[in-house]
Amino acid sequence: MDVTAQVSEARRAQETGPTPGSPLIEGMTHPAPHARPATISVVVPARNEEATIAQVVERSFQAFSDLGRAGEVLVVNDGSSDRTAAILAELQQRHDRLRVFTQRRSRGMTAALQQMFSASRGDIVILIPADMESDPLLDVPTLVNTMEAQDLDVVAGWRQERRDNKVMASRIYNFVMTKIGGVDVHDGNWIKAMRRDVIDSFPPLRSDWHRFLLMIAAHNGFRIGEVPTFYQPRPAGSSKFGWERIPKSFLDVLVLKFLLAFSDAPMRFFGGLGLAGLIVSGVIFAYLILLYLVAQTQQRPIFIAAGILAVISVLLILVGFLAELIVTQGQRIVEVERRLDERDREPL
Ligand SMILES: Nc1nc2c(ncn2[C@@H]2O[C@H](COP(=O)(O)OP(=O)(O)O)[C@@H](O)[C@H]2O)c(=O)[nH]1
Ligand SMILES: [Mg+2]
Repeated sequence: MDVTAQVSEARRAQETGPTPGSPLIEGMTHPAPHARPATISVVVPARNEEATIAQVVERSFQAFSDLGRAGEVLVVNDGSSDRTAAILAELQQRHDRLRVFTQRRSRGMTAALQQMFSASRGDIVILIPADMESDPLLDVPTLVNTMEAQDLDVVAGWRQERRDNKVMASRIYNFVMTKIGGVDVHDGNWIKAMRRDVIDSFPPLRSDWHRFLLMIAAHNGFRIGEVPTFYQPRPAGSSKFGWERIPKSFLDVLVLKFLLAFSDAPMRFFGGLGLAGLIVSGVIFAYLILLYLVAQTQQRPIFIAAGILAVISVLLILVGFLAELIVTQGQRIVEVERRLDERDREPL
């Protein structure tokens, strides 16, 4: 059975409900994953990439047909001032599964990815740059095959013979990623393939968090692997990132680490600090009482300090309660959004 026949078969099963003996569970919006080959969404952030964007799109579709999979390509054209928009419009006439989102003003990589992640419909979502440093014709099959052969949730590409001028910056980045993020891959800031579950588990992405997708996935317990991929220097156009990304990334990594560790259970952080403060002030009070009983003296400055510490500690614990409430609400909103997305998402 070819792919389109399989997909329409799956659709029919969805519309008419499970046939007797079929494994479809009530309430499940997709047919069981093994019922058909996984579909693919390639997501491409693009800003001023007129020289290469057409090739990236064409070669992605070519990769889908080589693999015999249904697939779509999503592009965020982020405030490009060159011919990128015109080229994409022209490509859309030939490919009805090319979906273009145009931002008049550049809103950055993370916003672009967030938008494409929620709009994408494939079972596997693959991140590819628009500058042909990665060749989708080779890399899409490599990532998909590795993911399926090794049963991974995330596969990161590993640039071989990399020759751009950012090797040093990347080294620092990967070091931080491995040490703080607990992600054991060589090239964390390159192309990657992620299963739909991984995408759905991401918190709303802010700032420059596109750099830390692997770290978030690792935190959420997904299996991450890597595969070497060819690298070719950007054939045209110019890089949009420079050295300024290093200090920015470093701050982001700290914020993210904090959020990942405590946003699920803020009480552990605030309550923990509060409890520690209470214990310290309790010990001081005990000492003061002892002093009063034994030596009949008082220590006013220490008394005041311990009192303030006790008040602050109680406030910290209260903040912990409030944070728990906020997080609970936030999680409910995320859950509702996820369900809405899932309901509205048509299978590819
Ligand atoms: N949507 C969007 N894409 C961007 C932005 N900046 C860069 N890109 C794209 O992200 C990809 C990688 O950017 P590039 O400048 O090649 O970074 P480098 O390879 O790290 O030097 C390319 O496809 C760019 O077109 C942006 O602000 N918004
Ligand atoms: Mg590049």
